[in-house]
Amino acid sequence: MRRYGKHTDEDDIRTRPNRKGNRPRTSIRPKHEDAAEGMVLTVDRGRLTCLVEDRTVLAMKARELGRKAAVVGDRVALVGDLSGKKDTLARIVRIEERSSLLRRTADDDDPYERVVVANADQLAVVTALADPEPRPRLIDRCLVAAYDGGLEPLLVMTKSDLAPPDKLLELYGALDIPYVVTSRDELENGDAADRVREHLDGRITAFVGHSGVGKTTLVNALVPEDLRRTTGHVNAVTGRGRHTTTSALALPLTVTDGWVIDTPGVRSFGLAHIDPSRVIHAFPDLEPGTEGCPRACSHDEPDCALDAWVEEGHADPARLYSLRRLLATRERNEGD
Ligand SMILES: Nc1nc2c(ncn2[C@@H]2O[C@H](COP(=O)(O)OP(=O)(O)O)[C@@H](O)[C@H]2O)c(=O)[nH]1
Ligand SMILES: [Mg+2]
Ligand SMILES: [Zn+2]
Repeated sequence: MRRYGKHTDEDDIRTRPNRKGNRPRTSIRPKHEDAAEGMVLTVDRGRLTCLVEDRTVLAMKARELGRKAAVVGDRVALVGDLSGKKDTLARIVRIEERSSLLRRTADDDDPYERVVVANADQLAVVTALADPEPRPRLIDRCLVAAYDGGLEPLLVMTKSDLAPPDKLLELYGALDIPYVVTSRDELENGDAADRVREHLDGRITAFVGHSGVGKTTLVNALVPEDLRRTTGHVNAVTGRGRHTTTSALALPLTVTDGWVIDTPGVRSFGLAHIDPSRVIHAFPDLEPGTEGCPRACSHDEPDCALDAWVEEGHADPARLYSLRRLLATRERNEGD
């Protein structure tokens, strides 16, 4: 919850002159000054479970929010019954500005955007090394969504007891993404959680990946059961036998002050909404080389200035190859 300030700080700097100006305070201050702050932990058919102080409060969107949807990770302002008691329902009257936004389009032909998670700092792209087989194109698409949405990627390769990680490590080497490899044994003796946890300290991390890759298993290993219970969703997470995650769910990491967000499996990761310039931004070594590009360059066309930039030795050709591979994933909607 301490991250409420992160981007608000910058915003304060920008908006402060207005606030000091002679406009009446009430016209620039949002309504509901007495509203409580909360964080959306999970969403289920229009009902949002929010963390308010140390309790979970069930809420729905107030009509005044219109079509704007609150999503998991959103910081919201709530009014009404905030007791969190059974059969009470609070109202969300405001969605605070987001520091990041992980979005996917349901399908590239369908421009309707589905926001997956707000305010995450990091996107853990989880892939099994076998069962199910790795799908590099899906990984690439998740990475593009991370770069576009302002999240730092982390690669988590599970099930190394079934297959080695060498091929994937080679494929992603040039992208310089931090990664963790885990196995069944390491899940059982706690090493897997320890190693992943090193990347989670003080940050909000969303876990995405194809169904069956081990996201929920990992999240459960990371978050002790009593903490999962405080969010009121222990059954959704640890239901007997195989369970299917149906909504994203934020869970706290107490010791490290971070959060992990489990998400339902994705078969594809539609990218119709992606802006290539935001993806380039994640390649600071290549970005200056785009200055000589034609307007609205796709960075994969004959006039693209990046080829010369790399030939002149300013950047590693493998980096340009990886960037183009990522940008190309926008063109076809394939999960693998
Ligand atoms: N062999 C092996 N199986 C794993 C590992 N991690 C998870 N699994 C199994 O993979 C299956 C799917 O896991 P789950 O966490 O539900 O995947 P999710 O759909 O990504 O949430 C379960 O049967 C897990 O026990 C691993 O490291 N090795
Ligand atoms: Mg799951
Ligand atoms: Zn270009």
